[in-house]
Amino acid sequence: MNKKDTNNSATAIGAASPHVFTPLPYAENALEPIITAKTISFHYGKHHKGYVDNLNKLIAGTEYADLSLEKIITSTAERPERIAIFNNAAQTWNHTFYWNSLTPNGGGEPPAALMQKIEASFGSVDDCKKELANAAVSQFGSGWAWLVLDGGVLKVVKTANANIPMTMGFTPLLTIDVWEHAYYLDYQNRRVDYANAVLDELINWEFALQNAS
Ligand code: MN3
Repeated sequence: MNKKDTNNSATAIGAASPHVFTPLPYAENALEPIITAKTISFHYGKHHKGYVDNLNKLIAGTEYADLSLEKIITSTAERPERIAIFNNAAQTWNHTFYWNSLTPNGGGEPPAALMQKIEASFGSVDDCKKELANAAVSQFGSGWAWLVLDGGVLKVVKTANANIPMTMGFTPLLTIDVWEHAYYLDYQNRRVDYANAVLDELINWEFALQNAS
């Protein structure tokens, strides 16, 4: 971390700009053996940080400089001339959301209130997990698999690159990053094994329930 970065993060808490490189909600090795500390150190420390740094550089001195992250995302979506700002803003948001979608003691049974919604929308937790794994595996190239709320109904959607359900009118409940940088060091080309391991061992149903409430 260089001197400029240190200054940025020291003054950034709570401010719209510069945007904050949010702390990981657990230690880098907390998701082992499903996701190794080596993967997290690159994914969080290099990729996620890169999006935040790029965003702050891109918006400095522009009309976006004082906007919240969400406002930047919604006001640059579908605007080809703003694609770089959109991509870095959305990836900043997506990564913070992804870290919170995982937890060291995740997987297992969702809390009762979420279980009810899952059974109403998918039939069973296993069917919901199958749809999420299928979305993760079938996303061609880089992207994200999401559990979202659409009106009162839960759905699984996938998005390409930086795209984000909030611009599609959905409320995101949890996500799985399926960019190769999320799993390649640990799983190489076996995206399906990564997706299933995350769903079985790490997925944070409590976080999904908070977002659904
Ligand atoms: Mn990523």
